[in-house]
Amino acid sequence: DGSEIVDIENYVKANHIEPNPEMFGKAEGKNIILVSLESTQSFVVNEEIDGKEITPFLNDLIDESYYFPNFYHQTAQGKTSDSEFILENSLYGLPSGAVFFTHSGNEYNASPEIYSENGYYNAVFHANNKSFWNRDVMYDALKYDKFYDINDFTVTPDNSIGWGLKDEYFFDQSIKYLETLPEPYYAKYITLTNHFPFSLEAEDEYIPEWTSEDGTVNRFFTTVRYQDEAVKKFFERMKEEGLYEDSIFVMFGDHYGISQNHNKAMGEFLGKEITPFETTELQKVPLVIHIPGQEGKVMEQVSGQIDLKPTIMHLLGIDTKDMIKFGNDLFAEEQDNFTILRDGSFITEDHLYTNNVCYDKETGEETDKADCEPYMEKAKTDLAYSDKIVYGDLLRFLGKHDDQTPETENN
Ligand code: GP9
Ligand code: MN
Repeated sequence: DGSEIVDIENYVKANHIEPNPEMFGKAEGKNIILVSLESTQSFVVNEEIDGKEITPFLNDLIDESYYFPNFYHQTAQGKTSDSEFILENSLYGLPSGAVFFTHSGNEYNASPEIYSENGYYNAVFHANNKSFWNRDVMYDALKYDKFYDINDFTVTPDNSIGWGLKDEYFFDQSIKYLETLPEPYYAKYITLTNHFPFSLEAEDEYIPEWTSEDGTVNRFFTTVRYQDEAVKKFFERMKEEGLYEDSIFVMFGDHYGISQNHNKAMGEFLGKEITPFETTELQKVPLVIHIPGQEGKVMEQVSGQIDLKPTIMHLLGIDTKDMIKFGNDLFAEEQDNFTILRDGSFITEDHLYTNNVCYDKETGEETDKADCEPYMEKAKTDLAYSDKIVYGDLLRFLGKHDDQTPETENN
């Protein structure tokens, strides 16, 4: 039955944080352009290789955006699909497998459905086969109106590499579709070129490969740089076509690109040994929220992909206090500064917990486990409750569990 959802609902409602009145509705009625940046980790932001910026466009954009340098991805085996799931449900992906495959038959109350109820049209752009990650099925469950997949793009040997259509062509070819969407719309873009094994032709290299012994890491920088150029050109096109002013842009990294197999080269790049503490810190991915006309602001709080849904909802002026969600509005005045990774690691303002070890955030040194103790219960509960919802398809009971409640005089 649906009684389990009642406990969970009470729990999440108790954790709800009120939106900041200054920000609530700030982007009401605007188009939402969301860009999922493939395999993009924060360690490339504002960094250089041999004197050349790796993400020059993003670095400039940050100066006129909200930038979250302490934002973590929370994905597991479902990779990009996990990031999509977390983004649109404020639920965690599963500890193993990909929820896009295993629970596409569930009932959800995902962002596209809520945007729809608020007059939005929902489209997703991704130049891959529609069935990859079971997207064609899952996007129906998330209530997308339209999925522009590989068949909607012109893909030739000339304009593709590695996983498919190069990002510059992907963005460029999408514009004609974007122009036809009923406004306001939510358009989600999923890039592809910066995907392992980070293949790129010489003509597309805006910076040379790095020179460590690790080819994967060396190439990563060039494909990140390529992606940055593609996003830059996308912004230029948006401006040319008059689509920029009426939109807000949310860009974030979907998951790590460089695994622990590359610790040696990463240690060389960062100039420090990659300990389990550093490995966890490397799970930071950039989050940039750009509202045309705004000034730049660095938002230092600890945050994660789970926070995206309530954050964007509140910008649009959509209340989330009655929604099941495990994240919080990143513009709220009160911040919990707490992010849980899918493996049970967590990060607070002062500490980081991973593999049963508590670390001091400032020094990266091991510290007394008691320092992390106060957060352990919440980390476990959030993941367990989220999993219960997915495994039990509990959202189907939402709004229905009180059907049997006898009417009181106040009703
Ligand atoms: C494939 C793209 C990449 O369509 O989303 O998937 P990933 O391997 O990053 O999960
Ligand atoms: Mn990905």
